[in-house]
Amino acid sequence: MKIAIIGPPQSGKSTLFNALSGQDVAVGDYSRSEHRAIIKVPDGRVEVLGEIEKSKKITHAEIEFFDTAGFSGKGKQASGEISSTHDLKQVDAFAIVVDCFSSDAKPEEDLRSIIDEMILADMMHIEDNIEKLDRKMQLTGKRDRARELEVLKLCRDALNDEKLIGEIGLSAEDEKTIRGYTFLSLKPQIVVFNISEEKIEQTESLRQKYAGYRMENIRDISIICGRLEMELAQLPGEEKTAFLKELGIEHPAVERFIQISYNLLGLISFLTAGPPESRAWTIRKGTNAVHAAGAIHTDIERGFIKAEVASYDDYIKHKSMAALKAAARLHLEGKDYIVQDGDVILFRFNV
Ligand SMILES: Nc1nc2c(ncn2[C@@H]2O[C@H](COP(=O)(O)OP(=O)(O)OP(=O)(O)O)[C@@H](O)[C@H]2O)c(=O)[nH]1
Ligand SMILES: [Mg+2]
Repeated sequence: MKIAIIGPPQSGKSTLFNALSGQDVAVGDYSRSEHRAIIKVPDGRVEVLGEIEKSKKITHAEIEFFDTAGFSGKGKQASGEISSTHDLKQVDAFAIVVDCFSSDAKPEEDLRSIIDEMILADMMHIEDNIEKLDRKMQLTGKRDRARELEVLKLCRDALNDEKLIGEIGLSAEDEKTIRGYTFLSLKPQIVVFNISEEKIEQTESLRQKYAGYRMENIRDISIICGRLEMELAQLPGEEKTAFLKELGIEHPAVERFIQISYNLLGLISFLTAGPPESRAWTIRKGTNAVHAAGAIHTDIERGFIKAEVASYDDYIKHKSMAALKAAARLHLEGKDYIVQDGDVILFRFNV
C-alpha cells in the first residue's frame, strides 16, 4: 500500500513523515523536499506464529509513505497542474496534513484549499477525456463505452459542484470503468489535524469538533501532534513506552494511522506460517481465496487447488496444521471462500 502525505506548505508534512517512519528528515526549512519510507505494519500475530513454527524469517505487511510537496496550497487560484516528483496518481490514499498548531492556524480553510486544488486538477483532466471519448465514439459508431462516458459526466458534475468524485458513491462496477483515469479525488483520504503540544489533552474534543469532516468510504480524520509523535518515533524502545505513558497516549501515531488506513481502505491481513517464513499479507475485505493466493504469487493463483484454513486463535491453540486437522479445526476451502482477517492459510496448488 502506498500513501502520499500532502498538504499546504509548512503544515507539518515532513514532521508527520518522521513520526510515521522514525526517520529524521529536515523540518521547518521551507525546502518542500520529498522523501520516501517503507514501514512495517505492526501485527503481533506474525511474531507469535514465527515462534510456534521457529520460522527463520518473519515478514510483516508494509506501507510505503511519500512526503510530497505537489500541492501549492493556493486552492482555486492554483494552476491545476499539481507537480510532484513522485506520481501522486499511483498512490492508494492521501494523508492531508493541515496546520492546527500555529497561532493563526486555519485548518478548515487549508483543507478546503487542498480539496479545491485536487478538484481543479481532476477537472482539467476530465474535460479532455470526455471530449476524446465522445469523439472516438462518434467516429467509430461503437457504443461499448457509453457507460464509461456517462460515468465521466457524473464525475464532471460532482467536480463542478465542488465535490470529490469519491463522494458520488459510484458502484464498484462504475468505479472500475474509470479506474484507469486515476482521478485524485477518487482516492480515500485521511485528514490529519496537526495539533500543538498544548492541545494534546484536547485530542478527544477536537476529534468530535472535526467529526463532520468524515465521509463514508472516502475520508477519515486523525488528530495528531506531529512534533511530539516525531520525537516519540525517534526514541529507542523502552524510552518510547515511558514517554507514551507520560503523554497519556495509548498507541503511537503510526499505529493509530495504520488502523485508520486499514479501516478506510477496507484492508485485512491473512497469515502464512512455516519454518522458512511466517508472514502477514494485506488484501481487501471480501477477497476470495484464489485472489488472496495471487497476493503471494501469480503461480499459486493460477494453479490453485484448495486452501487449508484455520483461524489465528485456533492455530495458536493447536500449534500445527496436523493438530488442527486432528481436532477438526482445519477447514478445506475452495476458490470462492472469502478470506477473513487473521486466517492462517496453506495454499495447495499445482503449476
Ligand atoms: N508546535 C508544533 N509545531 C509543528 C508541529 N508540526 C510541525 N510543526 C512545525 O511546523 C514547521 C513546518 O514543519 P514541516 O514538517 O517542515 O512542514 P512541511 O509541511 O513539511 O513543510 P514544507 O515541506 O516546507 O512544505 C516546522 O517548524 C515544525 O517544527 C506540531 O505538531 N507542533
Ligand atoms: Mg517538508
